[in-house]
Amino acid sequence: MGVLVEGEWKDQWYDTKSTGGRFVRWQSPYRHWITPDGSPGPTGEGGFAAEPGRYHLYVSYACPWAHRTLIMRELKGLQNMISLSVTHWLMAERGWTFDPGPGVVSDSVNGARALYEVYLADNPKASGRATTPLLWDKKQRRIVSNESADIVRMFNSAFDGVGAQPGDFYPEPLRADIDALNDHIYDTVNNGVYKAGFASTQEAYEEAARGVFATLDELEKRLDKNRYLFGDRIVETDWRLFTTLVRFDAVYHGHFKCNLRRLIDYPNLH
Ligand SMILES: N[C@@H](CCC(=O)N[C@@H](CS)C(=O)NCC(=O)O)C(=O)O
Repeated sequence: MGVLVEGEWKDQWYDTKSTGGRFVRWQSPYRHWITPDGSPGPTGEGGFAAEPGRYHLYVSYACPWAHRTLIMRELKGLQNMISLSVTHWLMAERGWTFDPGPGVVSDSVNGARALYEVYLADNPKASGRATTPLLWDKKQRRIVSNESADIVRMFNSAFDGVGAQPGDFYPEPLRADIDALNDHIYDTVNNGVYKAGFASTQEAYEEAARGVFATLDELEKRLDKNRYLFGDRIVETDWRLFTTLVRFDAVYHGHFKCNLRRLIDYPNLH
């Protein structure tokens, strides 16, 4: 685990001292959008038009945020339009690497041996965390985005005019409700498990762990009568929840100490 400081890689763990033991997630600084015609999206600059073969996605299979983008790439049939690199499962002193290992797909675009080198290919003086997922523009040789929520949305619709499979996981009439439930699930479940796992005081840990289970209890009830969170239609919120739930008993219950209950104890969520 490490961080880039003005182009130099420094091996260091998250500092939670300044935040009362609380883990505060680094906000993604790369927030451009691929759009059908290259016009600017909700944030960042324009110039990223949807073209098959132009973009490359970097993921780690361990990462629930990257997992969302992989799912949307599959659901929308973008596998042949958006190429892929997969890091080694272990994140150690050099962060995510492309060292040989099971499932690793090396970097055919930038030839990076560690993911932070891709951040440096965008800007040799880059500062910040070298996180996955990371979406790269081969044409302009720069980063489009490293925010999974945005990447999921781009994949959902930007490529519809150039051969993506049909399917809309962010339907217009539900958008406000989807946004609100996404925020709640992000804060208390997707990021909630990290806040519990990385807390360095008892108080911060308890606050986060209890929040995780309060929301799981709520969602369990919500799914009493519905197959999916918004009825019988699956939307991005279900997939965003899924990537945390699928890791819950294997990872978060033990490793992140979210252990009041297991996922298997929730019949509807399980
Ligand atoms: N907000 C980002 C978070 C991504 C993220 O934190 N990824 C983790 C892996 S699960 C990572 O790469 N961490 C490396 C680090 O923080 O140095 C997103 O949703 O895309």
